[in-house]
Order: sequence, then structure tokens, then C-alpha cells
Amino acid sequence: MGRLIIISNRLPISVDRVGDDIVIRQSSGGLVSAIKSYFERSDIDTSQYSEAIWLGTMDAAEEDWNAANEMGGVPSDFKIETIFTDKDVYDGFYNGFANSTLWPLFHYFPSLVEYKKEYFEAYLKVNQQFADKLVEIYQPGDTIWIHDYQLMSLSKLIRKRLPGATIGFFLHIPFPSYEIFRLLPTVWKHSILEGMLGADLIGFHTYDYVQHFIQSIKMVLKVDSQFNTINYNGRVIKTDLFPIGIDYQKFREAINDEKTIRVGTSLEERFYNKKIIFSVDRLDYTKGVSFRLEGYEEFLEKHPEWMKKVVFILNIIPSRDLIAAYIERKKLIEEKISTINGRFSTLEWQPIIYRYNHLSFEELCALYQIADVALITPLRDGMNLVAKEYVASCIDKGVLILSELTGAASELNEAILVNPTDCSEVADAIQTALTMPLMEQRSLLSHMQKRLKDYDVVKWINDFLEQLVTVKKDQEKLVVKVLDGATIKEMLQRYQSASKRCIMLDYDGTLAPITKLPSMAVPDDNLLGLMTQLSGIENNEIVIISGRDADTLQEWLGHLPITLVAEHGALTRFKGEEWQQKGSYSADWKDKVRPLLELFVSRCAGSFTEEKKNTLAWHYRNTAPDLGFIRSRELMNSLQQLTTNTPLQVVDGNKVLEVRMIGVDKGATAINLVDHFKPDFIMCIGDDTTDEDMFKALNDKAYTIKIGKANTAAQHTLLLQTEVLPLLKQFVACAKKEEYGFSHS
Ligand code: GDG
Repeated sequence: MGRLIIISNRLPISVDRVGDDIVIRQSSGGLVSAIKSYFERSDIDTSQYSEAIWLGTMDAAEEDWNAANEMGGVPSDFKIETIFTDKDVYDGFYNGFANSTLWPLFHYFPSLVEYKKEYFEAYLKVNQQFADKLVEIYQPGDTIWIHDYQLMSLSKLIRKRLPGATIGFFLHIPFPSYEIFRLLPTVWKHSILEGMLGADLIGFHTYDYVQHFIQSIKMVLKVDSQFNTINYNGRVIKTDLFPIGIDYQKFREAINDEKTIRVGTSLEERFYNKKIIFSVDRLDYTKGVSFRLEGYEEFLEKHPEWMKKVVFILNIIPSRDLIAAYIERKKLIEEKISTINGRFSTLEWQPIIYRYNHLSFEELCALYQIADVALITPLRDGMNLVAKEYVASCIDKGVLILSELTGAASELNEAILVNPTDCSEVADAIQTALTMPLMEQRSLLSHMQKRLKDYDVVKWINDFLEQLVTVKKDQEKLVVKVLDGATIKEMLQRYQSASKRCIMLDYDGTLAPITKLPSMAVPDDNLLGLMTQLSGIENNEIVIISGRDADTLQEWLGHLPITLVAEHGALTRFKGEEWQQKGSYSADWKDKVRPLLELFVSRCAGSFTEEKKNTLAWHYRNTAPDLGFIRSRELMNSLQQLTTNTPLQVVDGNKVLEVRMIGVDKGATAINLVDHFKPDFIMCIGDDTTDEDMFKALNDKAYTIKIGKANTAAQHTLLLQTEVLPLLKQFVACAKKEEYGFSHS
């Protein structure tokens, strides 16, 4: 049984020296409380892990940490492993690259981003320090779960030293759209994405963040994905959404907690007969507090009837106050609060109660419970747990006003969703919330509460860790798939004892390497010689099954005693016979599709069309990769619209889009060939997505082999195209041995 190692920049505890005393504090925050609940709750089965370890940086001096341990004051839910960093390096890492480069960029504040080489270097240094420590404590069988934007390079650094390790990575903040991400200098972009791809499972809060990430790895690293599966450096990696939940039960239990009730009652007495609007945020320009205040100001202007009847309790939690942008933000917020309070207050009432301090858990819960409205309006937020905690805490009233730019908005769509920069919309939302009938409030709350209860933090953790196990299993399957000596031996024996053999081979990317232009992939003497030998063996039927047009196949391979299949099965030439067309199709459709492909040729330099008898293709292998990929997605969309309700299909191949008739594919063709030849040994080899049809159709009848590292339906893989001819040569050699009376051993 392995251990679970959680890695985050901050540890769940902090150690401070106050005079001669050492004070140990448990830190709050989403991640800490999530993981803590997971191990604390008795109703959760954590028995798959023998121990939980938390690795993070320690603010305190090493001797203070040692003293805290000796005092026995460190909580025992986790074993804590610490890293002590050089102060200047940590500053460049944390205040620098993490919070002055990645944080503003990933939250769509490009103008606040600092591009300093020394910050990036410090970031890599601290990530390296984490990797060194992890390698020191690692034991085979451990599961490593890395958290957040401070440690985006870490997975790769660990993978380098521990190639087989199980590594999950979760990003708690948004992953921005590629247009924003690409602002980073090239080396940084590569380093961050390659760093993340060191993990086996990469998690995000929302579908959009997953898509943005996939788009970025495509554009920057030219790495392809199939849905959520990425093939990178021979490894299968999964990326998916795991919207973080809250400890729902804890917030419901707080409703009956005595201390919380006491705090709540005294607040209700203080604000008797007034509606309470509430917000709590860390000090951060992403939280949209200035816009929120302007929205509240506009509400007071528009609705003077609420004077003295409403109060806005605004809590700001101190954060990152060593960074200039944060100091500036605090000043702006406080000026705005003074202006509003100065403008609207009376001697006995003030519209905003402002606090710049931490709240105890009981104070926080009491405020959640008594607030009539929660006004949560970040300009960007990965998720926003406060919104979820508020909904969970509401008893029989409560309205959530939530920014549509938070991750939480995709789950809490019964909230009043607002654009946080639109002050009039915010003002109107406040009015709607304050006047919403109680029945409606309760009905909306109950929908959201059900969802939060069903997908709580425990479900989130279980989901992530279970997926991680699945990815590891998938990887093992793929390793098993690589064609090994024993399987080749078995294939050769079956081949020798068969009375009729059929070998189906794709051409481009299988028999011949992919070239810059299709016309350059002319077969060389080596290939032609091998095909001659293989087809010359008694009882062998060799089929070249290609997407190419019949004329080219005829010109290059027509003289060989083999069967040729062109355009994925639209045309077939059996050995020694004439070409036959499958079915009789009108080619009228081409006139409708061709202009669209030509339009995309003019919009994408380097792309070209290929016209075959039954297929139209648009190739983009020679285009600038970014542009080619973008245009291919656009063209794919347009083609799909154009071909809806027609007998045409659009096939997304390897750097090519093809349009052809439905029912003409290598799978159906392969089955026809098997019916025709009736072989008792079949092997088929291919590299392209179009070959997958053939693998699927023949899997229970044949040895199916895929070239390359992509996910496949084939039973076996060969990693390189250059391995194909040597493999085929073994079939020639074993036939020769047979001829001279050797038996294969
Ligand atoms: C990241 C992402 C994402 C806050 N003030 C007090 C206090 N809190 C607790 C809240 C809540 C947590 O801290 C803050 O939640 P956030 O959602 O804002 O999360 P962060 O940890 O800041 O940030 C964010 C999150 O990760 C999780 O993935 O949602 O988008 O930026 O749990 O209750 N708790 C107490 N006193 C306070 O004054 N006791």
C-alpha cells in the first residue's frame, strides 16, 4: 500500500516565533480545509493509502520548526515535510514569478504582468528544490498530487528522476485562453507546459480551462490530443475537469454550533431590521472590489428607499501586501469606501462596514448564515469557494449574486449571474436580490445545495485520485502493446502454419515515411524489392490499402503482383486485374465542397487541396503549425455544416481533412478483402486515424499493428515507421528457412 504525498507551496500549518515562544497555527484556505476534511472524516475510506504526507515550504527558521516538532505541537493528521528556501530566491519565486507574472496573466490582467528573467530563474530553482526533496522522501508505490500555479514545473522535474512515478497535478486558478497564455516568452511557455506534462493527470476546475490548456499545448508544443487524452513523449496523459467542492457537511453542522449561533445572534441584534449584504475576499485586484463598490453606490443612488435599511459588510483578508499592485489596490478600495460612506451615511447609519482582517471560522459561518445577499463579483476566479460556502450555509433565506467570470458560475447557475464590470447590472441585481420573494429564494437555494452536497470536496478528491489510478492502468496497457520479441515469434509461427495469408499495409507513414509533399513519397528500391519478395511467397496475398488515388498507386506499385486499394476502399485492383469502383457515385458533391477548400487554401499559406476520384482532401502539413491547426478547426466546422444530412463524411486525418462518401472506409474494405481471400493468417499495419477503422474491423481476426505512440484500437504498436520494413523482412526470412528445411525456433 503506497502513501499519498500532497505537494503545495504553503503547508497547512505555520510556525511563528513570538518573543521566546513558538506559536503553531493551522492555516485556513480552500485546499487545506479540503484535504484535511478528507482525512479527518470518519465516513471516508482512506485505507488505500498507508500514510498522508504534506510537502511544502516553511516560512519559519529551521530551528523554530525543529523546536515546534519537539514541543509536539504539530498536528498529526499528516506527516509534514518541509523545504527551507533562501529568502531572496523565495521572494523571486513567490512574489515574483508566481504572483507578479503567472497570477495576473492567468487572471487576464496582462498589463500587470512582470517579465523578469530573474523571477523565472527563482521559480525554477524553488521547483527544483521541491523535486529534490520529493526524490529524497519518495518510496515506490507513492501517489504524488501537486497543487497549483506555484509548482507548474515540478511534475517534469520529478518525472526526470522517477520515470515511473504516479503524479497528478491540479491547477486551482484559471488556465487562460491561448491568446493570453502566448504572451509569455517562448522559453517560459515551453517550460510551463512541458512541466505540467510531466504529470499523468492534469486537472482543472472547468471545461473551458481544459480546452484552453489543450489548445496551448497544441500551439506551443505541437502536441496532439484525442478528446482529453494527450500522447506526449510516449506517455498517455489525461486532462479533465474536476470542479472543486466544499465540505458541505461542515457548513451545515455549523448551523447548530453554539459559538456560531452566539456570533450570529449578536450581529442580527446589531443590524436589527436591516438587510445584510456580505462579501469576503482576499485583498486582490482579481476580486473586483472597486467595481463592486461602484455597483453598490449606484444601487444606493437609484434606490434611496433602502437608506438606513441595508448594510454592506465588506471583509477583506490581508494578502500579498508586499507586492506593489496589492498595496495600490488596498488604497483604492479604502478611498472608495470612504467616499461612499461619506456621501450616504447619516449620524446613526453607515452603508458599508469595512474590515481588513481575518475572520474566525465561527464569525465567517455566522455571517454566511445571517446575510440576506452575498455579493461575490470577482473579475476572474478559478472557482470561488466563498460562493459555494455561502449557499451551503443558508438556512431559509439568502440570494447569491455571482460574477459570471468565476469557475463557480458554471455550477451555480441559479445564482443571479452578473458581469462584474457592469455597475448598473450589479446595482439592479442587488435590487432584485433584496426584493426576491422568500419562496423563490428557498427554491433556488435548494437546487444549488443539492448539487453542492452531491459533489462535495470528498467526491472531488476521490474523483481525481481514482482517475489517476485509471490513467496509470491505461499507460500500462500501452506499454504492454509495444510489439515485443515473443509476439513476433508467435506471429511468425502462425504465419508459417497458415495455408493462406493476407498482409494489409497502409502506405504513407507505414511503408514509406511521411514527406513534405505527397508526391515525394515514391517507393525506393528497398521497399519495392521487399514487396516483390513478400508477394512472391506462395499463399501470400499482399494488399496495399491507402487513401491515395488509384493513378499514383498504379504508377508506383502497379507492376507488383499485389492487390491495391485506393481512396480508402473506393477503388480496388486485385492482383492481375483491372481497377474496380465500389458502387457508382455521382461526383456532383465535389463542386459544392471544392470552393470551400479552395477558400481555405487562400486563407492558409502552405495548404493545398488534393482531388481524387471519390475524395477531396485539404492538406495542411506544410503550413505554419499554429495557423494550419486553427484553420483546420474552422474548416472542419464549415465542412460539417455543409455535409449535414448528406451521404458525405468529413475525416480528420493526420494533418489532412478529407471529405468522402459514408461507408467507404478501410474497415469495410478490409472485411471485404477477408471475405474475398479467406485467409487463416491476417496481419494489418497502419499509422493514420483512418487505419483505426481497419483495426476495429479486424481486431478479432488479425494481428493489428499501429505505428506511433497515439492511442489506438490496434492490439500492438511499433513506435517508429522505420521498424516496419525490418519486421516484414522477418516474414520473408522465415519463408526462406521453410524453403531450405529450417523450422522457426
Ligand atoms: C484558489 C483559487 C479556488 C477566506 N477568508 C477567511 C476564510 N476564508 C476561506 C474561505 C474559503 C477560502 O478561504 C477561500 O476560497 P477561494 O475560493 O477564494 O480560494 P483560494 O484558496 O484563495 O484560491 C480559487 C480555490 O483555490 C480552490 O480551488 O476557488 O479560485 O484562486 O474556503 O472560507 N476562512 C476563515 N477566515 C477568513 O477570514 N476562517
